[in-house]
Amino acid sequence: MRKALVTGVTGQDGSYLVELLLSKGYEVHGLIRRASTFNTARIDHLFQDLHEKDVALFLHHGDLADASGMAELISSVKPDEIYNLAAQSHVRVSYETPVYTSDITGLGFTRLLEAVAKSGLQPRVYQASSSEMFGASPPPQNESTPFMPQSPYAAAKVYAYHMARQYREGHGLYVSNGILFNHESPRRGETFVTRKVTMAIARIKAGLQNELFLGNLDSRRDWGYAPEYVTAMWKILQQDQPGDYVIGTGSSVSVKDFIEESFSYAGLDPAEYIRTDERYFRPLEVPSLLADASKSINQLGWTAETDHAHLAQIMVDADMDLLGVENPGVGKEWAYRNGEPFYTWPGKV
Ligand code: NAP
Ligand code: G4F
Repeated sequence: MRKALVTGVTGQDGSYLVELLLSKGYEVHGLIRRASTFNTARIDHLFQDLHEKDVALFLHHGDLADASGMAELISSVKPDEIYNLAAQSHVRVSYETPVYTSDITGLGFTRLLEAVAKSGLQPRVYQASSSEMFGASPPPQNESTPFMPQSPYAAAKVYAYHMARQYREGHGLYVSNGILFNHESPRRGETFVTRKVTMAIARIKAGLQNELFLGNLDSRRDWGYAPEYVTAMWKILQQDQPGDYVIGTGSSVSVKDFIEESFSYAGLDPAEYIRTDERYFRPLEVPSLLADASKSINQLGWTAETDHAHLAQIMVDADMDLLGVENPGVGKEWAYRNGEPFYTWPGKV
């Protein structure tokens, strides 16, 4: 049985990745932060009582700030694969917390790499790099596009990207970067723009909200569906040689377009509800992200299946379901294949 260690296991991607790894027969170890409130909502459906037989999911308290804790965990678990998904992942928040974001999103990965290097083990390591690293570089972006980071978050990810490359080339570790473009789902954090929009639609339908305050609607993003992206992460670590891979759909739309697609699917006119609030604008913006994922398509055999319009439907339907609002239900066709769940997601966030 192969063993995987996943940091960021309570996040959107962590939850889908654990489902995928368990379905492939892995023993999965997840790093979770101690919090005064429960932070495991996205993985509660995967929880296994340790007193039962054949337990395959183990959770360990820890933090990317804690170098000795990481070293101890890696030495005791002895994973075959490590997926570093933990991060302060919100771009807007990173302008307010630049030092913390650099520490966790950037230096946190170096702590992990050092722990691996000192352990004498040879796990394969995946780093969750980001299309935000391309920043102001014009689209389309691929593995050769220069990084022009526009935020503390993106700068921290560029630092971590280069540390991955250095430990790969200098220390001979198997370390790969997945440079993932935006990917969303019903489990997306509620302050990212897509989820903010789809939750607002459900709340408007339920009579709980009649305005939605947003920032810049002109930026363009290459939005894909998160469950498909964790498959790419896994495929990246199954390659004979480590490397860097761009993952995205190859199609982009503006925030305004995504709003229109989502509202019209729900039979609403966005002009009646959308308002502007200065606080949601950023000191610097990333104007346009569009993946050229040719390398991944050719080498990994990975392609995105769900486009932004279908993604909007999936997310609107899920948020309406959560509030018990009657909805068109068409999006469910894209969340489920031939009547079967796409993954083992039970429909709650
Ligand atoms: P997410 O939902 O924000 O999840 C982040 C995870 O990191 C959570 O489990 C969080 O724990 C954990 N975390 C935060 N600070 C930590 C710390 N100090 N120590 C240990 N764990 C910590 O992010 P996501 O969307 O799943 O993204 C996963 C990774 O991919 C992130 O590194 C992100 O930057 C990167 N990425 C995401 C996208 C995207 O579009 N989603 C695109 C490119 C790259 P809590 O639950 O306790 O907060
Ligand atoms: O949803 P967002 O916050 O995502 P952003 O900044 O693109 O970052 C996400 O994707 C990255 C991959 O490229 C990840 F690395 C990162 O961890 C994160 O998952 O914002 C998308 C766009 C931005 O241009 C933003 O200015 O939407 C614009 N926007 C407009 N109004 C807003 C809002 N974003 C948020 N979060 N909230 C608003 O009210």
